[in-house]
Amino acid sequence: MKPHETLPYTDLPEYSDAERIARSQAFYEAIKTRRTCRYFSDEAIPRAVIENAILAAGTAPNGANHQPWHFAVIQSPEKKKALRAAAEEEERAFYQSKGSEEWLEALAPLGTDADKPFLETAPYLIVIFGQRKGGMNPGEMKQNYYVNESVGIATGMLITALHDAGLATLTHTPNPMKFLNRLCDRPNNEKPMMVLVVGKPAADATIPVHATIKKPLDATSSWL
Ligand code: IYR
Repeated sequence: MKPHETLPYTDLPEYSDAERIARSQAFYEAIKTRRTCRYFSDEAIPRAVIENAILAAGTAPNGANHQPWHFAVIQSPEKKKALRAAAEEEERAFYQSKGSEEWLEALAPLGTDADKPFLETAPYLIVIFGQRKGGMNPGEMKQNYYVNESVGIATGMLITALHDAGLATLTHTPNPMKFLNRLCDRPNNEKPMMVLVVGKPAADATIPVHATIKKPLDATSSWL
């Protein structure tokens, strides 16, 4: 191995096997209550919660530790309105003609359509960008690596952190998304990957039964 600066890795707590089993089970019980939410309350959420969740997401494993992500947090009503208008325009084209019959059929049990009022109701819309170039330090323009993988993992951790704080999320993927660069004032070498809608569920929020059916372990894993 090439010489490089190191630190001892001593941060992980020592658990017994029984503790590990209990903790992994408890985590599963907690995370399985996560639901994708399409009905949000307009109740305000402290900015510190979002900041901490973004810091948690920023600990994700990623290519060469370049941390190739940017989280644009939209809170202004004007920006939300503009995002909603642009997203709904794309969605109308998708639901009316662009989406294949097979795709629309796959979405039918979720009950989604082109109307996205939650984009204005929810307190925060986090627009997640992947940075094709950047490196570790401000102002650098180095090549980044595994951007999709890195941003995907970070987004999963962001969702998990927000769920742990008792917040609901919706991963929204308007298609195409290029309008998000201008809306969020981000450079063209950044690729908008997702809009994460964040807030409390509305009092009368519902979830589609279809989304609650999860594949069993023997369908999603094999042991060799
Ligand atoms: N982007 C659209 C369509 C959509 C696509 C998939 I795949 C979903 O799991 C859900 C929705 C929309 O937001 O309605």
